[in-house]
Amino acid sequence: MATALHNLSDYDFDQVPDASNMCFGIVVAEWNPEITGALLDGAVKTLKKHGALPENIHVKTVPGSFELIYGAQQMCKNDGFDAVIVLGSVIRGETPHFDYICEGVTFGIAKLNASQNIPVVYGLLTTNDLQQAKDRSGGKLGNKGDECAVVAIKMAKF
Ligand code: RBF
Repeated sequence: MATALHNLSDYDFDQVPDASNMCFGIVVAEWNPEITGALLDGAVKTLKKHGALPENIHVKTVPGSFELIYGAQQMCKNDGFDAVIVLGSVIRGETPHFDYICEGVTFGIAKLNASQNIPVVYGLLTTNDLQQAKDRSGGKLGNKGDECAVVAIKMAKF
C-alpha cells in the first residue's frame, strides 16, 4: 500500500533477482485506461530493467477489472509463464458496485494464488477518486505497476 512514507516505486534494486530467463503474462483492464496504461508502462519498464526480454512479456487486455480473474486463470494454463500480473483500477462511484467488484477480484485472485502453480500478482488500485489513482500510477506515490513487477520477479524466483 502506498502511504506518505512509502512510495510504490521505491525498492532495493540489489534485492531483486535477475529476470533475464523469466517469462511473464500481464492482464490489463480497459476501464480507466489512463490509469491502467500507466500501470502497464511501469510494470513493463521495471521487468525490463531487471533483464526480462521484451519477447518474454505477454500482455492481454480484458474489458474490466472483474474479468482479470478469468484472464489470469487462462494465462496460468500457459506452461511457459513464471508469473502473471493483473492490473486494474476501480474508482468508487455512487453505487455499491465498487465494493462488489473489489471484493470479487480480490477473492478471485487470492483463490488463483492458492490453486495455480505460478504466482498471480495483485495490481488492482481501489481508490475513492481519480486523483488517488493518478497518485499511485506514476504520480506522487509512485507506480503500483513498478511494485507489481518487482513482486512478480521475486515470487517467480520463490
Ligand atoms: N471496471 C473497472 O475496471 N473499474 C471500474 O471502476 C469499474 N466500475 C464499474 C462500475 C459499474 C457501475 C459497472 C456496471 C461496471 C464497472 N466496471 C469497472 C466493469 C466491471 O469490472 C466489469 O467489466 C463489468 O461489470 C462486466 O463484468
